Amino acid sequence: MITLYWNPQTRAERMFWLLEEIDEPYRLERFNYKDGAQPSEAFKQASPLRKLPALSDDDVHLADSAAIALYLADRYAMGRLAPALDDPARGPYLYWMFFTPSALEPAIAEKVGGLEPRPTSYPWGTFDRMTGAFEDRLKGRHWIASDSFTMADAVMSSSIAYIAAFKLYEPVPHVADYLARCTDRPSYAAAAKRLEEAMAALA
Ligand SMILES: N[C@@H](CCC(=O)N[C@@H](CS)C(=O)NCC(=O)O)C(=O)O
Repeated sequence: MITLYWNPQTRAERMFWLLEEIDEPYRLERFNYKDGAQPSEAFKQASPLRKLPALSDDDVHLADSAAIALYLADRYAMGRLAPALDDPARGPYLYWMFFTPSALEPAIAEKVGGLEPRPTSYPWGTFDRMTGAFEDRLKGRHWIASDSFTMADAVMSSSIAYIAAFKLYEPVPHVADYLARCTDRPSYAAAAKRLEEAMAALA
């Protein structure tokens, strides 16, 4: 059985969407680090940095949004949400899946922390080079990695939506269309419903 470690208003919320995409049953375990709660042993095993989201699947324990996305797609939706190993789309899929944790998310530090841009030192180049990269890639494309939706779209679009929500980035029209295509998916609506139920259970 899959367990998602989560807390409201964290990146763990986007995991509901990934889990609805694979259409497997899952249970929730809250780790309310904001209240100084003690993490369970299973959570500590999954997340050495004590970061959310984290996930256990029987004896498999792991954390980080992109790592969880890769794991779930390979394990439960290979050839559907993850291009098969011999599919030429596998290369771009890996590149764009890792783009989010290696470039997009770290680049937030430049904006929020007011860091002086150091394009050759920082792994994301500059924040603007990073946003320019996904804008260029999405020109004339429906999905970031392949001809159909993959887990890389779920991870990337939720991070783009995050920087847009916090006014760090204004989506150009074709990126706004991409975000709408992603959130139009039935699994996105199913995830929102499950999250609403989870929130109601906390009240
Ligand atoms: N790149 C990571 C970021 C994880 C992250 O920073 N999570 C925050 C919540 S959004 C967290 O767990 N904060 C608690 C802490 O740092 O103690 C991912 O997407 O999984």
